[in-house]
Amino acid sequence: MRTLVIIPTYNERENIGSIVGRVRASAPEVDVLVVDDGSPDGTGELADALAATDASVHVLHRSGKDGLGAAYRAGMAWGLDAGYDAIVEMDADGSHQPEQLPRLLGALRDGGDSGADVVLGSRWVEGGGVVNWPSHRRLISRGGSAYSRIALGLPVRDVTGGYRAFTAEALRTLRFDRTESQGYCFQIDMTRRAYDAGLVIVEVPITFVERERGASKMGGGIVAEAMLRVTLWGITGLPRRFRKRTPARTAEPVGRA
Ligand SMILES: Nc1nc2c(ncn2[C@@H]2O[C@H](COP(=O)(O)OP(=O)(O)OP(=O)(O)O)[C@@H](O)[C@H]2O)c(=O)[nH]1
Ligand SMILES: [Mg+2]
Repeated sequence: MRTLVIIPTYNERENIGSIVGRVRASAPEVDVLVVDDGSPDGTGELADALAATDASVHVLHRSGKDGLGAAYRAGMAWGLDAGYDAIVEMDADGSHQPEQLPRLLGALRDGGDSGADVVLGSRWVEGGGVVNWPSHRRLISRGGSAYSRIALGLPVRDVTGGYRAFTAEALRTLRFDRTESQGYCFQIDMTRRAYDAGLVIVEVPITFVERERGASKMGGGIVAEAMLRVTLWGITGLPRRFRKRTPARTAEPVGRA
């Protein structure tokens, strides 16, 4: 299976070298695409330097900061065009440990009949968790997942996570290109679309580690966008809730890889 890990970056110069190196070490067979939004700190140039010495590393330069959702839409379109069979989402800041990537990929459908179409790295299933998060971040994340789960009727514990793997077919089926969200609401939209499309979704436990270097791009605007969109989707999607949908599955806690 040809796999591409997409890493969106904005001002991650302190993290980009380490994260790409860890992905290459943990899963040498996968390729990496850095999607940089013209980071003023030179992250894009650093990524170019990595790509110059490693044919498995690619860089997509975008002109300015346009949000996580837009970066993923561009990266996914690039990956599908290039013919990859599986596409992974991963943050650059080390929160999503590349060492857990084989576990995610192990749960993904591998051309055969078994496995998932969509694998969600999940902090909120047994065996998952967060390290070094202040209680307010924990509250926002759990609250956001709970609200989305209830408003959208999703049987998924970690609706907002950003460490995920999709088969190429699943990305096409759920119409990732029709998402409009800017911030992490993109992740909620992807979950909802996967579920509504009847795809097999599996949550695999991950340990999310708070970033140690660089600044967070999370802000009130991103949370507000999610609240607004989820509420709207919840209201407009109510009629569909009465239709039968494929139940999501939860993986065993450890060692699916
Ligand atoms: N290309 C691109 N990447 C972005 C943008 N906003 C955030 N990112 C990247 O998306 C990933 C997640 O962003 P973070 O700032 O870590 O957001 P977060 O993980 O929700 O917040 P923290 O837990 O505080 O780190 C990181 O790799 C960022 O560099 C953007 O507008 N464009
Ligand atoms: Mg982060």
